[in-house]
Amino acid sequence: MTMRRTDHPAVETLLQQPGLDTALRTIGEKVLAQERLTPKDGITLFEKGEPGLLGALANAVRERMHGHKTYFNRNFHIEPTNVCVFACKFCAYSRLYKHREEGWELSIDQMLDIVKGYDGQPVTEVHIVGGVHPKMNLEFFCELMRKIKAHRPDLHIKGFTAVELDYMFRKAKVSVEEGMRIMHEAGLQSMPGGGAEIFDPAIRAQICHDKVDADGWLHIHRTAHQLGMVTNATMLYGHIENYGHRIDHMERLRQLQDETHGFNTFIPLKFRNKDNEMSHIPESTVIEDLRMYAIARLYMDNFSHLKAYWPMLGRSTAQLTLSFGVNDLDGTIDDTTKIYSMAGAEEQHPSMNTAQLAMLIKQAGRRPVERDTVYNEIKDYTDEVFSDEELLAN
Ligand code: V47
Ligand code: SF4
Repeated sequence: MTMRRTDHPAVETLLQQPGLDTALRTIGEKVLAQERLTPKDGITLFEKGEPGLLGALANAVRERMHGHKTYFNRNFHIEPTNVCVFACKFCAYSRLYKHREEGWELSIDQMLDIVKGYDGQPVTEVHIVGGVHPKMNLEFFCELMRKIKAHRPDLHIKGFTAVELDYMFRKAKVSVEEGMRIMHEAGLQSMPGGGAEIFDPAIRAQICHDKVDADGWLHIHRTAHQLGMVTNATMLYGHIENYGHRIDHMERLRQLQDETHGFNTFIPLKFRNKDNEMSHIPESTVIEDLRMYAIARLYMDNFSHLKAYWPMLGRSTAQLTLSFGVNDLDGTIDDTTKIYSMAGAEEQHPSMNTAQLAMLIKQAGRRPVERDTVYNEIKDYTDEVFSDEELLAN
């Protein structure tokens, strides 16, 4: 469906402002005409785009694609370990193998117990992600997934970043193609988007020098897509990268998406600076976060969904992103992830029940819609009436 100029009179008015930079006006016209933005356009948006204009444009795109619908899913996380062989400087969560007594390592039975704890509850997805432990190998995770599937076949298994998979496959001496096939057959249905950080090699060398590089990350996702799996993509922004690096990162993802159409969602991740080796770097402002989301919506024209991860952003900023292009909020209904609370996010116990999440979306003037991992709609909560007990529960 093409956007007619009159579909968005507010954007029209903004674009007609006499003082508006001509390059921005041209880009705005391109967005309304649904033309693809170039890398140069992307840089111009970062350098010159005011939040008002960016938000209006991103919102027009978001409403064209999804109307007021804002998706969430009911999932829980399993973090098998925070012991990690890698040494990413931004990571507050991991403990090196030599200090593994400070971290945690869950057995298969302990992880199955977590799954069993959700018996009878309407969760649709388990998200498995953690550090890269040298002893938790391909066979270990295949056994875990087979047991999860035997216990609860309908639970969708989303798991393992390309970083974890790359290490597992190298250790098992299998090719990426072979390794992905083995994981898929054992029960892996989709992959989260972590480990992408910033693809530029000079930035990677400074913040995460020893883990899989951009080509390796993209190869694993391409292979997953070829097997019919969907995956997500992330970008860690707001540290030492510049706008050019952000555009280069998004451009590489956009190109792979043109090739495979296997990405579901793009998730910009705001760098948090507590308790890591990059604590001297100030965090981005909320305005910069909102600009980032809006530009992501405008640039990533072949990604259907743009997701905000509320446990990291905090609830109020996450709510604001819904006016800056975001149409999906993640979603852990329980306090089951530590990755952001350990890096200084406002949400030390990221837990919201369905009523609270739906209300947060409604208060932003949007329609809360529960989805499964592949965006089949499960329930529209727009007209649902919630009790005070549900809304005030901890
Ligand atoms: O790759 C680590 C990031 C990612 C910090 O696909 C940090 O649905 C900010 O990718 N500040 C892992 N970010 C988490 C992730 C994710 C989360 C939720 C949903 C999905 C999905 C994916 O967390 C890492 C890294 O980029 N991260 N430390 C930090 N200090
Ligand atoms: Fe390990 Fe992931 Fe932390 Fe890097 S971000 S140190 S790969 S847990």
